[in-house]
Amino acid sequence: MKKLITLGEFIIENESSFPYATGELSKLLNGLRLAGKMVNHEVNKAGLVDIIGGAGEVNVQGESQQKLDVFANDKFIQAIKNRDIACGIVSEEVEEFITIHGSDSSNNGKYVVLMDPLDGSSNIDVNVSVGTIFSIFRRITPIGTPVELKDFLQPGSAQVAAGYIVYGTSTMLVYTTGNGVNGFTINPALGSYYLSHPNIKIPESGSIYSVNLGNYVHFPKGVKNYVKYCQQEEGSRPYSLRYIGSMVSDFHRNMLKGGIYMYPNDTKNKKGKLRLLYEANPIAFLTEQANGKASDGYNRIMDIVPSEIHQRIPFFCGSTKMVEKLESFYSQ
Ligand code: P6P
Repeated sequence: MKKLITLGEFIIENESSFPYATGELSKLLNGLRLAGKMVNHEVNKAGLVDIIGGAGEVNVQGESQQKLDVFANDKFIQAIKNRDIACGIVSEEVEEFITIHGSDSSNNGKYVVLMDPLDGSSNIDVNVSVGTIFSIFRRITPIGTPVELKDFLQPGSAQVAAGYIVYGTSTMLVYTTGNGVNGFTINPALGSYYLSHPNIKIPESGSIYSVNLGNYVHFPKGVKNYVKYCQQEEGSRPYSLRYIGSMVSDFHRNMLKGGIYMYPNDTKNKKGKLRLLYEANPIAFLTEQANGKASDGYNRIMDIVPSEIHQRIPFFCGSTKMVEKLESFYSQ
């Protein structure tokens, strides 16, 4: 019988391996853990109460906000603010970065948090999995001074932690602090997260590709040729096409089974759809920590220096050999 270890125990046991191990990153992770439980509770009952459906507002991306988007955004912001550990937040749901003032209105937080509070929220009212994605950096401006835009515009390689919560058939929190990737599943009877997927590694190759083929006609030539390669009959091909329309779920499956997730740029979205800071970067950190690869077709995602907080990026991630094969078609 495997020893059951909770997320809280795991964080404490591994605290010494965190960069700048002062317990603050642990507190931040515990805050995200708690907010995840609250959102999980609402997502699970969304079909029963009047909390699904548009909140009537539109977010900075021009997408209609689902009420759960608003709820999730509020809960995560509250959880992060309450711990006096972070000095600022970027959220997909908020146009400008959020400055957090400490109890004495100074800005002593050492970290900034960037997040997509509820990715894939258009799936909520059809009962498809959705997810929260988060990325954590140390600030680069002096502690005690107001947080600045440059604290958020660091390359993904500077992340100190990243993770997601997938609200699926079971709810899981998967995260890394740069020492591998571990997955924790909520036991609904107890409301605690238990270590269920220790030391996750992406198979070097796989036979699943995840992409919205509805955009095929708008794809760059290299992506069209890679899709045709996936569909050819040779060896382990044709591959299976699996696309949920919720990146956290598609990525989670591909990470466990092997596969590639693709959201290319196209003639409609010149920079692609996914956002670099709070979707591509955290997933790229997890991907590399699990021995996979994450690219914009040409460059390592985590080498890209951001220029604005909501910037979009073409995104390919998953099994190393599959991403390398995609890149070879891109460069033709
Ligand atoms: P499309 C959800 O809105 C999201 O950001 C990802 O989670 C998902 O993979 C993608 O967009 C779905 O976009 O254009 O295929 O519906």
